Amino acid sequence: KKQKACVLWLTGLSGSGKSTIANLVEKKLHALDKHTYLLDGDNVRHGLSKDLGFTEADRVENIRRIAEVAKLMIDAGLIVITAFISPFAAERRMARSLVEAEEFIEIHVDTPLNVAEERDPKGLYKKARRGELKNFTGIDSPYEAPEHPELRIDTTRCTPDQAADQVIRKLAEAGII
Ligand code: GGZ
Repeated sequence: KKQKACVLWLTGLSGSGKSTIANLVEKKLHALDKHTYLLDGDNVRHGLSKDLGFTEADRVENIRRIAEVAKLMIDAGLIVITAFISPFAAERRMARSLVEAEEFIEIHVDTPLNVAEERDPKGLYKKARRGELKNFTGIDSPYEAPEHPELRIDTTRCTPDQAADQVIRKLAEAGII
């Protein structure tokens, strides 16, 4: 029987842990023999969205493209995982509206700004604070936290592996796996 498809839409600040959690979730799904595709900055911002930067208009277009691709991948029967800041509630709502209600699972990787900034794995927050990087989310570009995500993960209170397990549990509850 064909597997159930959906999109796991991760949203959160730069350095919140989206990519780490997304990669672990994908591994766990593969162990369950599920077919997945992970859309993240590595494969989208260097290809599909390589003409886009980080102005509000460019982020809106980036998310629009990702949402449309996720929809196509759902049509192909995949469990799609997206890991983008996706800072605007309106674009996340648009992404949700493209698929069936039960196919959109919004996951807020809820890391406070001060914690993400402390981690700063690529030194981007430091650059943004110095004014060398404009329109940086959380510094001089807004992040609108989701009000009713299907799942909120407090990354200050769990390991990445535990966070990924929460996502897997959510998928089981939703009857996807
Ligand atoms: C936010 C930026 C910016 C600015 C470069 N603002 O932590 P990272 O490095 O690896 O992930 C961030 C990534 C954000 O791209 P997204 O496609 O997820 O953004 S959006 O959903 O808003 O379209 C960060 C890096 O790109 N980066 N400049 N100004 N993040």
